[in-house]
Amino acid sequence: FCSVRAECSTAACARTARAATLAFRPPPLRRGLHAEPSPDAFVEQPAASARVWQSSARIGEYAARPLNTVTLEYLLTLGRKRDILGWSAVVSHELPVRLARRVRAIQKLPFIVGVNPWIRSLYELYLESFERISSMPPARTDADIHKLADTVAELTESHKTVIPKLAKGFMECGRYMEPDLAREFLDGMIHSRIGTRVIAEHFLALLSEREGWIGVVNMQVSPASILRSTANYVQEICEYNYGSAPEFELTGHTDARIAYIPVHMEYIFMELLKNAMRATVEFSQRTGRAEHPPVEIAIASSASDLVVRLRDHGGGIPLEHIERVWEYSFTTVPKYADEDDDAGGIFSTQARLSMQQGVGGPIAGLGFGLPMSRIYAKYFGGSLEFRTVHGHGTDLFVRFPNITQIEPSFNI
Ligand code: ADP
Ligand code: K
Ligand code: MG
Repeated sequence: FCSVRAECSTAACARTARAATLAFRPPPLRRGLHAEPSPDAFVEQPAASARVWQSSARIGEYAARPLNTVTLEYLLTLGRKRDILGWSAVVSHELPVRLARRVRAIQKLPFIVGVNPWIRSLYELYLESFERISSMPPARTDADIHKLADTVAELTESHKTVIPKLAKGFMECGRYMEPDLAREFLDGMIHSRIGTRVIAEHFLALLSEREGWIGVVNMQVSPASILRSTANYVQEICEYNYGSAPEFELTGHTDARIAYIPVHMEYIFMELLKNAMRATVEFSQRTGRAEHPPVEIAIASSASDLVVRLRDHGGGIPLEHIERVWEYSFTTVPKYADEDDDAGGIFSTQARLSMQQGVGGPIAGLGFGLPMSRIYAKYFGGSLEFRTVHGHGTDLFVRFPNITQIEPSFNI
C-alpha cells in the first residue's frame, strides 16, 4: 500500500492482499521509506530469546545526556540548503541519546511486562540499534555520510515493527501495569518514535533531492489525494473482513495543498477511516440496514491550517465508551466469543481469529488507533477530537497546522 508513492496502485495492492488471503498468509507490512505500519499490522511473533538482558554502562551515560534543541526551523533551514553534513551531526547526536532513553524506559517496566516476548524483542531492537549507531564516529567525509545513511536506512526499516510489537505486547500484558504508568510509557515511546523517525528520515530524504520537498516535508501535500487512496485501501480491508464496504464522499476544499509530512497525515486518515468503515458495516449488520451510508469526508483549508471532518453513520460511540476509546488497548473487538466482556462488536470467534491471523489485513483489534492518531495530530500542534451521536454516527475532526506557519522554535 503506497498512497503517496506512484509505484504501487491500489489495484496492485488489492491483488497482493488477495493472493495473501488465498494462501492464508498475512499481508506484508507496508513497504517504503515512509510507511508506518498500523498497530494492527501483522508482525512475526518473536521467537523466545535466550539472550540475557544486557545493558552497558554507556546506556546510562547516553540517556543522561541532554537532547540538543532540534527545532523545526533548523530542520527546514538545513533542508532548504540541503546541508547533509549539518543534519548528519543532528542524527549522530540525537539518535543514540533518544534510543538510550527508550532502552532505559523499557528497563523500568514491571518484570512481568518486560518478559513478554513482544516487549522483549522491542527491547533488543532498541538496544542493538543504540549499540550500532552510538559506535559510529561523527561523519566528516562523503564516505562517512554514506555509511551513516546505510545504517540509518537499516534502522528505519527494522523499526517499522515497533508499533505493532508495542500494541501486541500491551494487549497481552498491559493490564498488569498501573494504567497511568502504562499510558505515560506508551505516550513516551510513540512520541519519541515520531521524533526519531523525523530526524532519521529527514537525513535519508536529503540524500535524494525531490522536487517540491524539503527533506521529509512535502510543501504541496494534497490531503484529498491521500484521503482518496487511503479510503480505497481501507475499503479493500473492509471487504476482506466483512464482505462489503461503505462508499466515501469527498467534499469541500479538495484542491487544497498544505506543507506537511504526508506520512503523518496518511497514518491518521488510515486509522480514522478503518474505525469509520468498521462502525458503518457493523451498524448495518446489527440493524439490518440494506445499504451502508457513505463515509462523508469534508476538507476545509485556510492559510494557517487544514481541517478534515470524517462523518460516519456507524451508530456512534456509546456513552460508557466515550472516555475509554482514547485508552491504549481499549477496543470493542471481542477477544473470543466466550470472553467477550466488552460487547459492542459483533465479531464471531472465527472472525476474530482470522483478524488475528491478518487474513486480508486486520481492520481493528489492538485499540491503538485513536490514541496514536491523536499523538500524531498533536505532534506539530494540531488536534483530533470527536463528536458522537449515540444510535446515529460519529464526526471526527482533525486539524493540521501548516508546517511552515508553526512557531519556528517548535522542538522535534
Ligand atoms: P480499535 O479500532 O483497534 O478497536 P481504536 O483506538 O481505533 O482501536 O478505537 C477504539 C474503539 O473506539 C473501537 O473499538 C470502537 O469501539 C470505538 N470507535 C472508534 N471509532 C469509532 C467510530 N467512528 N464509530 C463507532 N465507534 C468507534
Ligand atoms: K483505543
Ligand atoms: Mg481502530
